[in-house]
Amino acid sequence: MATLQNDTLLRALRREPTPYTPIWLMRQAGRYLPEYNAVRGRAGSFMALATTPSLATEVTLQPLERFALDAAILFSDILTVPDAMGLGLSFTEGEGPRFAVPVRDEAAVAALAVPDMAKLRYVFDAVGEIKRALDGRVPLIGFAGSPFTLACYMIEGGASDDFATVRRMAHARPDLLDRLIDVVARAVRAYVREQAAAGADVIMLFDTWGGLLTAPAFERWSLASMRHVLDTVPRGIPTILFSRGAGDRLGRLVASGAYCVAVDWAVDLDAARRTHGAQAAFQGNLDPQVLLTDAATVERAARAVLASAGPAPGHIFNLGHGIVPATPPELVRVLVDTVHRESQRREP
Ligand code: 1CP
Repeated sequence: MATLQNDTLLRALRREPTPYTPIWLMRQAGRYLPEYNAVRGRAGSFMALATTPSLATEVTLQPLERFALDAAILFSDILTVPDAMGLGLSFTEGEGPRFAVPVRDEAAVAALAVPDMAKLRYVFDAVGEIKRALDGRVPLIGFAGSPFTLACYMIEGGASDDFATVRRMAHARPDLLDRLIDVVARAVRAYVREQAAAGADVIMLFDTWGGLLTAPAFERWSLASMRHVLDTVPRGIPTILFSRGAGDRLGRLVASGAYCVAVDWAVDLDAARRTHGAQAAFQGNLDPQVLLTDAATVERAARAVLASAGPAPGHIFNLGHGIVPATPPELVRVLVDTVHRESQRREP
């Protein structure tokens, strides 16, 4: 494997000095890019795209052809793991993900098992093919959903604003949720190990819904299972934890041992870095809505995030959540170029 030409992301994750602040964007490959929509149209569906390694490779590289991003992220989805567990995943236009078989009772939980990783071969093949196509330009981020966030979609059977069924189960049937999270965590452990073996340079866990939980429930179901997954990532592969809405739990996320904690836009990055910056890198945290304004606003907001992060090493620029489909690609270019230019100026 070629050595990396641009390793600023890996250095920043290890809190080593970099010539500028590296930047990549959550959902950087996706519907805001016309070339993505064209490939998705040809593939016929999101799952057809994600399960065909050559197409997954093509769309992973699309944002890198346009912008000077410092990382690629595997084009896939967190829900591939429950799909491989037999839940029957589909994505309907405008409605998001759906599972044919939601997991809501004793019998459904008892029927779950860690899937044969051969069912997810398409993901590991995509990792290998993307690494070859990148040819050492930038590192590749592999990822998985946190066991709790996957359990949310499995129990609810699809997307939700409040995951009410999950929260009721947490209160009324904690034993059932324990068992569900346990099997999902074992599946996610195997999954991230295989991604690392296939060549992923970084592993990121998305805990999109951990912020819905009470503090003790967060510890029991979100954080404990993420620590269990992190334990299995080979030493030397940097890890990023994104837990949305967990701004008041940063100390516990940092103590998980992840190299980096990714934060949403509600978090005070300055305070986070002052308090925890010696223990972990931080990633974030521009409000994705900034990219639906204008160039001057994007530049100003990017400078504000850089200022709040401070000049010391250990900051990776990103959005506080995924890029919005209506984002004009031209403003993404303004953002990436502003972050590179302004952070160069700020380094001592
Ligand atoms: O119609 C389409 O083309 C599908 C839109 C889409 C895309 C582009 C989905 C469906 N997934 C993805 C790719 C994806 N998902 C990536 C690719 C890499 C990248 O460029 O960043 C990643 C990392 C994810 C992760 C993901 N999927 C998360 C965690 C991050 C987050 O956004 O909070 C979650 C919660 C999902 C579930 C999911 N998959 C797709 C949608 C629309 C959703 C959200 C459903 C909901 O509203 O709850």
